[in-house]
Amino acid sequence: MAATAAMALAAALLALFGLSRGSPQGGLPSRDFPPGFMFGAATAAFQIEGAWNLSGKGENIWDRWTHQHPDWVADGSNADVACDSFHRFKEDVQALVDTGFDFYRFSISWSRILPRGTVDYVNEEGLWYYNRLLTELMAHRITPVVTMFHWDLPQPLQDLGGWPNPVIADYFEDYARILFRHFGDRVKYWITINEPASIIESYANSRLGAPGLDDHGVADYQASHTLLKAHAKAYHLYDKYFRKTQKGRVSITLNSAWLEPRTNSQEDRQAAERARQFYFGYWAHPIYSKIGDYPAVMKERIMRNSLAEGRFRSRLPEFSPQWVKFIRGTADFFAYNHYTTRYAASGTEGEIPSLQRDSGVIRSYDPKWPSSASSWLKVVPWGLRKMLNWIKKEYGNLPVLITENGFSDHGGLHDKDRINYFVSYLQELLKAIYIDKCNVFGYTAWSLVDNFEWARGYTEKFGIYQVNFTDPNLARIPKDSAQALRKIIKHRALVPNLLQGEMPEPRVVLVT
Ligand code: GOI
Repeated sequence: MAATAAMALAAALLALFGLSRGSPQGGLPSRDFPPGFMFGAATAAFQIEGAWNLSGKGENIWDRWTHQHPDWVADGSNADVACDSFHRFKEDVQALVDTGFDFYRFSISWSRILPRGTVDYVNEEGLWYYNRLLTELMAHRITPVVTMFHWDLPQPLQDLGGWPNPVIADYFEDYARILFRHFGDRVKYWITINEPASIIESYANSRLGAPGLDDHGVADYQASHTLLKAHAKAYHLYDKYFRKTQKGRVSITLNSAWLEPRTNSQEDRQAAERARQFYFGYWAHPIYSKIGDYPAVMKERIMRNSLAEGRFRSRLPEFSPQWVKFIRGTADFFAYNHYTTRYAASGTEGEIPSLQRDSGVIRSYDPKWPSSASSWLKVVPWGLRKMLNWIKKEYGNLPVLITENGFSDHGGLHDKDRINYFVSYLQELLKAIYIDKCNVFGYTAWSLVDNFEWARGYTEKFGIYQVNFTDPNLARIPKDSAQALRKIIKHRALVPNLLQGEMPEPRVVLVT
């Protein structure tokens, strides 16, 4: 009886989702993306703009870190010119148009708008640049999705200590006000901060990036504390002064690999869950959970370790009940970057003190997972589906925008590994949408163009458009993956033969 009802319900749902259009494809209920589903491509200011000291832009921490430590960048390069998007943004927009993207996720350089980091001096030429970019996007009906902060903190604010100093939350709120005021008439999707998890890594390990500190287990926790406050302040500012007239939506982009138990032992399953809390719940729980604040497991373990180190209080700062309340609920949708999966096993590793050590988790990869040009990026499509399900279970079914997903190689126009990556991850995304009912409304490919890949310089390419950095014209040339995405977007479906017969069979492996 119950089974019959369940089957009837399943049949009704399948009919609802358009299965009548064709037979199931490769285990997928449908190859079609849902109505209204949005496709976009992403970049970040520091990685593409160049013009690092032109038109009034101030110095930021990545300018400083790359100039002071060229030996810390894989190819000794910097982003002084990068893709020169400051002068060539129309070519970027043309690439978006040619591929058929619905939206463009780009970031604004804080130092280009506020060279000193603070609002006592607003650089008109900075405003002018982003106004022209927005005009160009609007002319082509491409929706802007704008990140306010993608890691490039103005150097004068770092000189005050950077994110570990709580005053930076106020300066971020001021910066957000300038952006809402000048661009909010046209920008309806705001991302306050990109990947706090990645930002704090560079307070823990100097070689990973700017600001380049080695204050693991202390400054990284303090930086996170201010980042969450800064995000919440910007969100409430929008609520109070801009939402009514501008009618946009505000979120923060969080990222994490899916953390899969290394073995099926109870210890490893618990370790994987702990890792999800330490590497994702750390930011998601204060914002999206019903009770707010940091995950209990973090508060407990970090307190215990801190006391054992002879400290009188936890290295993890505490939120007052007022702050817990202020931060909770400060997102209109769930913005999520996903690239890869890692195993988690119970055990202790990492420096004393450090987030890694506090977590009590040893992370690793399966040697069978296909590689990319980036040592951290393995191709594990099913991890995306598992992560989306975990987000839904943990935080409720808020609409999700995937704000980054992409693959690195060493260059070349015939990037079939990248096509395979996009197609296999999009297949898992469709399963999450149709089978698991995850509420995902958009997908963003990282990246529109090859660009400055932070500490990896120009050695790891993520673009669907090639940029030859030794060509003075820095022409944007479509790779095969751009053609594949163009077809997917045109048909709003994972149409067959996306590898264009370059391979004998489409090498798309369905992992169930
Ligand atoms: C996005 O972040 C980002 O938003 C974009 O701007 C970016 O272009 C895009 O990713 C592509 O990268 C194994 C010590 C290998 C040294 C494990 C400790 C290397 C080196 C873990 C810790 C990992 C995507 C850096 C999320 C930062 C890459 C977060 C992925 C470097 C490692 C390490 C590791 C380490 N992460 N990022 N790394």
